[in-house]
Amino acid sequence: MKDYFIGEEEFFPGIGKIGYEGPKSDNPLAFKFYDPQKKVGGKTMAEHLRFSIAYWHSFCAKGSDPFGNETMVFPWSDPDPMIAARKKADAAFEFTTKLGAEYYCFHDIDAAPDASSVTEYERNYFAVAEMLKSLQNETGVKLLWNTSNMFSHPRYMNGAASNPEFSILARAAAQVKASLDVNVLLGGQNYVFWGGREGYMSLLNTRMKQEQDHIARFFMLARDYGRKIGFTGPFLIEPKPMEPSKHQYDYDAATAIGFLRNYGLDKDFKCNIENNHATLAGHTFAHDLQVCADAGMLGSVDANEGDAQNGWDTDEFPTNVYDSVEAMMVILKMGGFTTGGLNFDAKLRRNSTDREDLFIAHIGGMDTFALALEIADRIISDGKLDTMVANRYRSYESGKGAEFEAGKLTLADLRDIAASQPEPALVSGKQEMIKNLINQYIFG
Ligand code: XLS
Ligand code: NI
Ligand code: NI
Repeated sequence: MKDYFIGEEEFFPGIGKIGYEGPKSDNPLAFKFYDPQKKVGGKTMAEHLRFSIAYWHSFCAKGSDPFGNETMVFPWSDPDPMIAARKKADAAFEFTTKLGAEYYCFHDIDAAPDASSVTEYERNYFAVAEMLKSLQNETGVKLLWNTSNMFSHPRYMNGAASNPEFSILARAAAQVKASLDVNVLLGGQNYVFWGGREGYMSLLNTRMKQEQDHIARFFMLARDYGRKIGFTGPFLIEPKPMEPSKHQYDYDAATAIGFLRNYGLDKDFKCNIENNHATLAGHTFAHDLQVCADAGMLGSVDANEGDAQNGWDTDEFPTNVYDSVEAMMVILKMGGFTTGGLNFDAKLRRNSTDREDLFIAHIGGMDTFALALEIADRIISDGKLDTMVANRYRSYESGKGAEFEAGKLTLADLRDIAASQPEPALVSGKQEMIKNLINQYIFG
């Protein structure tokens, strides 16, 4: 047991290293499908999936909601904020190591005590970063990304980089600078911006263009500073349409990519796509992933799922195999993750109050993506689906279709082609057949 428990206190007693026991196991604390060393298409499951644990949901949020108080009791709480930070870090690394996830993610103030003085904030943050660094060295767990929380504190009620008040933009910059310093210290693979307050509550008091210009300038400064101190990974924007703002500027993947290209940031920035944000924007998870993959800008994924009946970001652990298969098909076809991974930006329901529930929830998410990986790999390597899709576009492979794609035809040429042919025949999209085929791969 001691192998997996880091600090002075064991926070998840009675739970050891989670092992793979296969689909017939009835042990809730074992993987049924995630077998880290199993090879799928040339890489191990662990190499493909790069699972990450979100500090904020797992070790900070205690189950309060707008109508109810906290339901969870964390043994790593402490009245002294620095001791609390130390215990929380020990709990996080104990959990991550026992679970066998390789990465973690955090916001500055998840990990370290906040302070209104910038110097005190930095002092706290850098001290905690040193603790995290030694825990990383001890356990081998790595930092997928960190970010700055520029949405919880009241000063950010009108935005961070989009704030109409310059002094607040500068305060936000101090947090980003510190998080980049910490990122480099910890060897972070990516740096994330989620702009929960970078939008507006009412257009009537908002200058949208000026605010977006400011966000872009802010991103440029962050990029320049990051590159100067040796951060080589991608900066990631995490799109979301709304909540807590009425309207968030990086509404969805297409909007975020348009923004980045508009301001010339697309070489250094990519996207971090969250399932529940895509669905809030009226898209599927796969849609936003595909938009990014097509642009060469899919950096990483916040793996969670929403509730089909509720409109908001419920951040549930992913268990929907079908959606995850579609997601893994996009990820595999783009060649897999490079710096990114699957970060469980997901939280327990507030009535899941047993200590083991955090393990059970993550096991379910990891098993879901392991299943999805194997199924997606089978669909792709079998080639039947690809052939059906390729057939739909066959008319562009030769003849006039190929000339059109090569830019050799004018609008008038197209008119003459149309005039010389009979009414084109109807070609079925075969959607139902394709869905039946997917079910064969999933259940067959
Ligand atoms: C909130 C976001 C947030 C980011 C990190 O909806 O998902 O958790 O991932 O700031
Ligand atoms: Ni997220
Ligand atoms: Ni979210």
